[in-house]
Amino acid sequence: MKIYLALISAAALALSACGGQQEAAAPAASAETPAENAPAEQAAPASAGSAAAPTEAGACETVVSSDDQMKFDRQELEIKKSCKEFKIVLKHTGKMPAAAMGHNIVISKSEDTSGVVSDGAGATAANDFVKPGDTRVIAHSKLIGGGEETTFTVDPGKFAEGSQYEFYCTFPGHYGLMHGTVKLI
Ligand SMILES: [Cu+2]
Repeated sequence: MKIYLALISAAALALSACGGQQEAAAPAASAETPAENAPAEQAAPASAGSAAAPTEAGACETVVSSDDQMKFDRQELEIKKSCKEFKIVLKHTGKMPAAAMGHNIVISKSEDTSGVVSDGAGATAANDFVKPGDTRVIAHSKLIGGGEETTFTVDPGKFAEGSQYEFYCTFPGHYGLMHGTVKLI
């Protein structure tokens, strides 16, 4: 009986999967029709977006892991300049709470780092250890604890040619072990 039910539900899943593909294909095809009739300047951004999405979706994001040993899993963070928005996922694979072993990612020019870190320490956990409105900060994540993850986006257009950029954690005392270079590729 259990096997029979399992077969039925497997068949149902297979059917719904097929249905899903057909449904997904249909709106895409019909979406092209109105775009052809629309004025050129309106149609252009829409078609450019849909054409770029499948190839760039995977490349415009990265995952950085952190842990209870006060470490990021890398010392270099690559950000793709060709991306309109670059998504960074920060994971905390440890078990300690944010109050004891919280981590974030802050990105700034290397020359601004020490100021951002010292002001961040005084900004408290409620502000994710980032001074509110700090214009030296190009982007930052929330502060997370063990078992949590958070996502934030970076505008690659904010990085100037010829400047050095760093990523780091501003939880008090963490910078020494938790920092690395931002590399624009
Ligand atoms: Cu940290």
